[in-house]
Amino acid sequence: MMRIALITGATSGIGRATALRLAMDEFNLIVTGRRLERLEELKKEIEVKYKKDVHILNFDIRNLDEVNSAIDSLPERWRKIDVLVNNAGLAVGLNHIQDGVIDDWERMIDTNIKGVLYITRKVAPMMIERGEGHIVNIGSIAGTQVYENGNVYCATKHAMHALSQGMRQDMLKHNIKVTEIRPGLLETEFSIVRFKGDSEKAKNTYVGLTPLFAEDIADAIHFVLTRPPHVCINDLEVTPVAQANAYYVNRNV
Ligand code: NDP
Ligand code: 8X3
Repeated sequence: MMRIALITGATSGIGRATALRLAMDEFNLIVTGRRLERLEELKKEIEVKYKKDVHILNFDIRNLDEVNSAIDSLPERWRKIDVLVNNAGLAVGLNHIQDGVIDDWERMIDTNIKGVLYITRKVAPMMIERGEGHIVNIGSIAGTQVYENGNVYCATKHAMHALSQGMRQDMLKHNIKVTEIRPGLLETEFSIVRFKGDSEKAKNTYVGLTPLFAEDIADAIHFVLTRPPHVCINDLEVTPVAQANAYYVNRNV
């Protein structure tokens, strides 16, 4: 049966790869993000290649009014959202706490915590009304571990870890599954954003190892979404083979 998945942050990385992966299966897609051109390209690609329907919602997830009016604007046939993938997120800066840039902190907290809350608050009641749904939260290994300079980003992903557990309990009576996926080192635009456009620094993050790619997490998301109705994968930590945890990475350099 055809389902509708809403993916936040589908202009790049994990979100984009997930839209493409789900489009290969029985999913129509609501794709969101700030870069409209990229959403339009993705829509065209999915419609031509996979013959699935795509609806674009172009908004900044940090803005509560924009989130609410985007969801309110959905035409009737798009309102039966079966799956919400809370993926939009970012790390900005990598400093000791005493050198932290307040604007960086606010961008991370507003996107990774408040943005997730804004959209979940809007979509979860729609799922509850229909008595089914699945929320997939993209956390991070930084959601259970903290590394030097990671302070605020790690705090936002710890919040995602706590929220995932909270949502799972709150949604239990409503037949709504909640899965948290926590990737490790993964090469997308993530490090370019973290290092504010310095692609040399971004590249160094992955030197001497094969990182995860967005498609690997898209596969994991597809897997959790295609289990039988009585099965919920609660928690999934995924790293490259060369990474044991946030602190121990095997680099060939
Ligand atoms: P990318 O930078 O490639 O993608 C991030 C996505 O988030 C983009 O589509 C971007 O869209 C969207 N986004 C960011 N800010 C906003 C905003 N204010 N409003 C709406 N959308 C926004 O990174 P990834 O794909 O790697 O990151 C996706 C998720 O995975 C994040 O939550 C990240 O924390 C998590 N993660 C990433 C890891 C990694 O190493 N790459 C590892 C573990 C977790 P746009 O800019 O167009 O708005
Ligand atoms: C992104 C992975 O290791 O930079 O969440 O925290 S890491």
